[in-house]
Amino acid sequence: MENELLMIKEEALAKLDNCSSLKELNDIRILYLGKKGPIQEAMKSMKDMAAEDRKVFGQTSNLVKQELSKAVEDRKEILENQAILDKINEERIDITLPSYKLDQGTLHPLSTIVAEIVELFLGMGYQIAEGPEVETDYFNFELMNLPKGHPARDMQDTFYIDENTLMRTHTSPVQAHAMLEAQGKGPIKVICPGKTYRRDDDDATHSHQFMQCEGLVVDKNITMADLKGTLEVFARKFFGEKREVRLRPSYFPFTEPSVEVDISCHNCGGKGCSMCKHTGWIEILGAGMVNPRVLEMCGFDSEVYQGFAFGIGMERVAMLKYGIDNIRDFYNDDIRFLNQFSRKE
Ligand code: FA5
Repeated sequence: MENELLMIKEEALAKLDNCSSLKELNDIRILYLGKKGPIQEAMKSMKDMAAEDRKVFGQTSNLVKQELSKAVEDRKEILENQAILDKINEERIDITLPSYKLDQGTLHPLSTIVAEIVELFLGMGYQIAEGPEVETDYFNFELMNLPKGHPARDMQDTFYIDENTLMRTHTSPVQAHAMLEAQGKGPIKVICPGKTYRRDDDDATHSHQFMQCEGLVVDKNITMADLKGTLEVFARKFFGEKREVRLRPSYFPFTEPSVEVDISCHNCGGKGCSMCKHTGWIEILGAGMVNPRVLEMCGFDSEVYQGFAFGIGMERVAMLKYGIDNIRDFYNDDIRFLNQFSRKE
């Protein structure tokens, strides 16, 4: 009987040695050490043994049981450690593999232009001013010397919200906000990039919503030469060192005198090409000396202070700079268009 027990032990130990999974180990444990296992069965037969034999057999079967239980535990530890190692190996990251290409977003070309212009003027000592896109008639028109019924209001067809509230048609009302905030004391040196809205029919060069960047300088002894010099710096930094600036007489009610500003065509260098309609010049913005009436309405003594202002059409300069021939490309969210401006790094 005892021999049988020892043979069962050897058989179980051999199976434990060969077992390779925790599930298999559990099956072996139940098979040999479970309630219906051979050791338990053998122990049941002890009751028929002589007292002396029972003692010896009892000790032997307990030893076998303990030995097998320990062997099961030892094997379990080995298998568990192995399982952890297998998992680590399985999840090992091969850092030598090439990585997946991540699609990266990119700045919208208009945002790039805004950032470039802002940086350029900040470098010249300007600050950024902001104003509301939903504006009052008073700020958008009246303080800009465009009283109700003024014919020049027709130049800026307007989205009205109610009789006195509208979507601003230009960034010029920010001039009035800046001047009123300054309470009649100069100097003021601000730019205001922002969205503007007009009831224009959308076509290749017009959009009902577009961006402008207003510039305003108010101080003592400001002249047209300061305006021209500033615009020359802008044109050369933005379009290239060889650009010439030309001022043509124009009319804006809020500036006097007023000018349209052309730059020599950066495509042909001024010789004439399709981009400049064979004139050698390209119009980029409107500007002028702040009308004394505007200075006075906005709290400045026009005998003491002068100012100049300009309004850049952002899409138009972006179109010139990047050779884009349709303003709608900025707003159509066509990924093929936008990808052309993606970072190259
Ligand atoms: C103005 O809006 C004046 N406030 C600019 C100004 C400021 C003049 C300060 C003097 C002093 P204008 O209506 O010309 O001016 O518009 C300025 C620029 O905005 C234009 O040169 C053009 O580049 C752009 N622009 C005008 N309308 C549209 C439109 N519908 N779509 C796209 N760009 C436009």
